[in-house]
Amino acid sequence: MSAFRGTMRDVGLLSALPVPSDYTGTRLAACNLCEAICGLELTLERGAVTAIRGNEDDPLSRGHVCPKGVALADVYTDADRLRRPVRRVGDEWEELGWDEALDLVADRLAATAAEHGRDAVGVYLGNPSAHSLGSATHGTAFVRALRTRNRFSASSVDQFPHQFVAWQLYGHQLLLPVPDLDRTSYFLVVGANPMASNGSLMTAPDFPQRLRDLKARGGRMVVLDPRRTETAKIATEHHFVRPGTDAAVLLAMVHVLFAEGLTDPPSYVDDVAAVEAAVADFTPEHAEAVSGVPASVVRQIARDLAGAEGAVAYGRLGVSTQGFGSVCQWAIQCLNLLTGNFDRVGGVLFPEPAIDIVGRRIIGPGHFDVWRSRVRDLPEFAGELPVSVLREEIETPGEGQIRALVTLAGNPVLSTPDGDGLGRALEGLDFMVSVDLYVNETTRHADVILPPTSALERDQYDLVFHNFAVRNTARYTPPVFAKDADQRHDWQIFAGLATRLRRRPGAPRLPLRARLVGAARMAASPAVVLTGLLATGRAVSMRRLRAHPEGVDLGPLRPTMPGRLQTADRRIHLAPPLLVADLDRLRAALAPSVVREGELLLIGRRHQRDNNSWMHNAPRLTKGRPRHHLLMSPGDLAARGLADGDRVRVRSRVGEVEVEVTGTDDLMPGVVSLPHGYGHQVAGTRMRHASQVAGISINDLTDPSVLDVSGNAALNGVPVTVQAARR
Ligand SMILES: Nc1nc2c(c(=O)[nH]1)N[C@H]1C(S)=C(S)[C@@H](COP(=O)(O)OP(=O)(O)OC[C@H]3O[C@@H](n4cnc5c(=O)[nH]c(N)nc54)[C@H](O)[C@@H]3O)O[C@H]1N2
Ligand SMILES: Nc1nc2c(c(=O)[nH]1)N[C@H]1C(S)=C(S)[C@@H](COP(=O)(O)OP(=O)(O)OC[C@H]3O[C@@H](n4cnc5c(=O)[nH]c(N)nc54)[C@H](O)[C@@H]3O)O[C@H]1N2
Ligand code: SF4
Ligand SMILES: [Mo]
Repeated sequence: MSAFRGTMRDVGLLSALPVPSDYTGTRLAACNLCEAICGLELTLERGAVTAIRGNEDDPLSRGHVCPKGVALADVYTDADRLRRPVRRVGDEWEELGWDEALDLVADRLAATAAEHGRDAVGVYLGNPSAHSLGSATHGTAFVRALRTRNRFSASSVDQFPHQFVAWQLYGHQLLLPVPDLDRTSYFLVVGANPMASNGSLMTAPDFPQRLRDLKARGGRMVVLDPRRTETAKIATEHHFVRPGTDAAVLLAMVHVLFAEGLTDPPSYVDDVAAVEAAVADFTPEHAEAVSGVPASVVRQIARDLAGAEGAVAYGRLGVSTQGFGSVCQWAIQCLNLLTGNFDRVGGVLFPEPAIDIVGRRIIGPGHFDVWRSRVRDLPEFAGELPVSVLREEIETPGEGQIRALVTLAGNPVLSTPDGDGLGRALEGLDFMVSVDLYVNETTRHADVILPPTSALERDQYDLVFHNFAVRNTARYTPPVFAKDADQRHDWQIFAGLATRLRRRPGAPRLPLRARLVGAARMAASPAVVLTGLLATGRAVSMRRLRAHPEGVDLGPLRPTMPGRLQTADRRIHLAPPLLVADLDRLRAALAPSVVREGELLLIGRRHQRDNNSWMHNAPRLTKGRPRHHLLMSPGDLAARGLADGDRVRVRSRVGEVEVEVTGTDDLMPGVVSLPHGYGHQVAGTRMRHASQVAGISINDLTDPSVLDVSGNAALNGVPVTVQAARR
C-alpha cells in the first residue's frame, strides 16, 4: 500500500485536486514524452518542483526515469511556452482572448470549407497527439468533424508499415504483437535503438534493466543496424546492414526457415505455401550481396529464432521509414508466426489493456485506397494521405487545393521530407491555425496559435500506449498544477472549435446521429469519458485508479489468439497480394546497377536527451557538446580528403545543407547519419535556447518522392554526396 506513503498526494478525490500554490510535499504524475510512459514522483517546495524521480511503485516503469522526464518541469515553467492564444500581425505575435481566437478560427475554417469545399481544409496531427488523454478523447472527434480527405499525420513518417501489415494480417491496424521482453530468451532487433528511444510499439520503460535481466537469464540480443548504436554496443551480437536492404535480409531468413524445414505456424494460418514461393529467390547469398550481412549470419539468426525457447523478431523505425517498410514488417511477422513464436510466452503477445482500443473498435480497423491524393494520385491508408504529398496539395492550384491548414501538436517543417519546401508552401495558405505549446518552425507560419496546458497541468491516462505495453497495467494521474483561469486544456480547445463550427453556416456537417453523439462527447471531460470506458471494460474502475495514482497491475501478457483476430474468417492469410506484389519493386530496387559511385546513404539517429523536434528549449537537455553533427566512418572521411570537425556540404536530390562532420567507427562504411528534429530557426519563434542547438534539418535532404506501399516516407537510406564546404 505504498501509495499511501507521504503526504496528501494520496487518497481518492483529494489527490484529484491540483496542489495549492504554496504546496510542499510530493505528487505523482506521468511522463508523456515517449512511449515508455514512466510514472513520476515530484517533490514540491512551496509550489515549485525541486526534484522529479521515477516512481518506484509504478508497476510498469518501476522507478525508471530519463533526463527528458525530469525536464517536464522546465516545460511547465518555460517563459517561452505560450499560455494564451496569439495572432500573427506582420512579424509580431499579439495575444488575444480565447473566445475571440476560437471564433476567428471557426469563422475562417468554415468560410474556407463553404467557399472551396471541405477538402480545402487540411489537417496534420503530430506525435504528442497520441500522448495526451484529451487529444485522444476530443482531438479525433474534432478532426472527424472537419470531414476532410486531406488528413495527414506523423504516422506516415513513422509506423504506417506496422499498421498496414497488422491490418492485412490480423484485420486491424492496431492489433500489433508486442515482444514479451521480460520472458524471451532471444531478441532480434532490426532498425531500433531502444537504449536511446526507450522502446517503441513496445512500451517497455527501463529497457536497460530489462535487457540486463534478459542477459542474466542467459538470453541473447542480436542487432542489425547500419550504426553501432547504444543498443548495438550492449548486444550479444551486432551486424552492419546496408540501409534500405533489410527486406532482402528478413525475407532470406524466412527462406531459410522453409529450406531447412524449420516452420511451425499455428493452425489458424493460411497461405504458407504462397509465402514459401514468394521468398524462393531471396537467398542468404543474395541478402549478403545487397546488404553486407553475411549469409552465414542470416542462416544462423533464422535457426536461432526457430530453435530458441521463446524468441522475438522486432523491427522498428529503421526498417519502417524506408522504401520497403511494409515488406520488412511483413517478413518480421512471418518470422514470428512461422517459428511458433507468435502469441507465445517469450515470443510476441497481444496486451490486454483495460481499454482495448482494437477489440472495442475505438479506432477503426483501417482501409486502403478508398480515396487518393489529388496531385500524385496516391492512395489513402486508414483515412490519411502520406504527409509527403502535403506540400504539393497546398501549392498546386485547382479544385480541392488545400487553402487552410490545421496543425495539432506537430512540427512537419522539421519532421517530414522536404521540410524546407513545406515551410515555404505554408506561407501561401489563406489561413493556418496551430494547436501547440510553442511557436516552432511550423507554427510560426500560423495566423493563430492556440496553446493547450502542458503535461503537469492536466490529467493523463495512456489510452494508446497501454495497448503496446510489455505488461498489462493501468494508470490515471490527476493534474499536479492548476491551470490559470485563462488557460485551456487541449480538449477544451477541441470542444470549443467543434461547437463553434457546428453553428457556422457552410461548415461541414456530419449525419445527425453522429452530430449528437459528437456533441455529447465533446461536452464531457476526458476523465468522464474515461470513467465510462473503464466501467464497460470491467478490468479496473476509475475509483480504483484514483485511489492508486501509481498505477494498477493487471498481470503479465498471455496468449489470447486466435480469438482476438479481427479478420473476417478469424484466420491469418499470410501472403497478402498487396505485399507479395511489392516484391517485384524490391527486386528492381536491389539490382546492382542502382548503387552510384561516391554516393553515401544517409540515416537518422535519436539521442536520449532529444525528443523529436521539441524540448530543445530545456537548458538541462541542451547543455554540453552539440549532438547534431554528421557522423561518417574514418575511411569515408579520408576518401574525400576530409578531417574530423570539418564543415561539409551534404547534398541530396532534394536539397543541401552545411554541417560539421565527426568521424566514427560506429558507422558502416558508405553510410552517414544526422539526427532529425534540428534546424531550429530563432527568427519569429521566440525560443530562447534554440540558437545553441540550431543545427540543420535532415529533412531538408529527405525525399518526398520515395515511399513505401503504405505511403510511409523513406527517411532512411537517402542517397547523398558529401564534400568539403567552400569557405
Ligand atoms: N528524418 C527523420 N525524420 C523524422 C524521424 C526520423 O527518425 N528521421 N522520426 C519521425 C517520427 S517517428 C515522428 S513521431 C515525427 C515527429 O514529428 P512531429 O509530430 O511533427 O513533431 P514533434 O517534434 O513531435 O513536434 C511536436 C510539437 O508538439 C508540441 N507539443 C508538445 N506537447 C503538446 C501537447 O500536449 N499538445 C499540443 N497541442 N502540442 C504539444 C511541441 O511544442 C512541438 O511543437 O518525426 C518524424 N521525422
Ligand atoms: N530519446 C528519444 N526517445 C524517443 C524519441 C526521441 O526523439 N528521442 N522519439 C520517439 C519516437 S516518436 C519514436 S517513433 C521512437 C523510435 O524508436 P526507435 O525505432 O527505437 O528509434 P531510432 O533511434 O529511430 O531507431 C532506428 C534505428 O534504425 C537504424 N537504421 C536506420 N536506417 C536503417 C536501415 O535501413 N536498416 C536498419 N536495420 N536500421 C536502420 C538507425 O541507425 C537507428 O539505430 O522513439 C521514441 N523515443
Ligand atoms: S523514458 Fe520516456 S516516458 Fe520515461 S521519463 Fe524518459 S521520456 Fe519520459
Ligand atoms: Mo514517432
